[in-house]
Amino acid sequence: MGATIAIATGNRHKVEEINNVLRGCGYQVEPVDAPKIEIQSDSLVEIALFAASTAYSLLHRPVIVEDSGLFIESLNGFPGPYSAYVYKTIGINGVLRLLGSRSDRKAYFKSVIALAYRDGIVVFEAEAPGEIAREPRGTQGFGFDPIFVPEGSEKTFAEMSLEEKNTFSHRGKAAKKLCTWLKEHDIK
Ligand code: ITT
Repeated sequence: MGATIAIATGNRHKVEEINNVLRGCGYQVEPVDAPKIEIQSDSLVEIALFAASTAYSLLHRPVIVEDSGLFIESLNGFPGPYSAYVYKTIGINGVLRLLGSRSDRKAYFKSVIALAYRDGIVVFEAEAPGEIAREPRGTQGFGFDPIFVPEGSEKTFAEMSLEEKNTFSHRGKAAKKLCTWLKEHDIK
């Protein structure tokens, strides 16, 4: 087992997905009892930076937070930074209803990972382009996975194993960037 970095999150799926990538560079993340304090903002980067810096000032050890969202192009990027709230309120079926029979179903997921450590905060961003399916398919993953089909696949994220999802996903790609950075830096 390699070095462990704290992660402030209430979402165990994020932990599993990030760990699946970090294993490859000798690290793992471990959920800690620090709150992910979320400001309201249209920018995932601002949300992640604030949450990482407050978590670091409570923990005094390297800590990451991940903030993500689903951006639907024909809805001008909705629900974006409000994805967790929209998932909890109108859910997958509510989003499908908003899209109706529209043929433009382009969307992307975005992930921002912020790592706060002694020398400051670094941010890793990645997107996964794709489309919103016409009906939910699959049982794996979480959130909007049953209705998101990434570019280059016919399957929804919820029809993929965690490993396969990571090869296409915003979070998998952001975690790979973090992995590359960790290989080149000594964090305290
Ligand atoms: P923490 O804030 O505690 O980390 P969370 O689930 O609330 O967990 P976010 O605030 O970053 O996380 O909200 C992101 C939401 O966007 C999430 O709840 C899902 O609804 C959606 N989402 C993000 N990435 C996703 C993915 O890989 N698959 C499906 N839905 C995703």
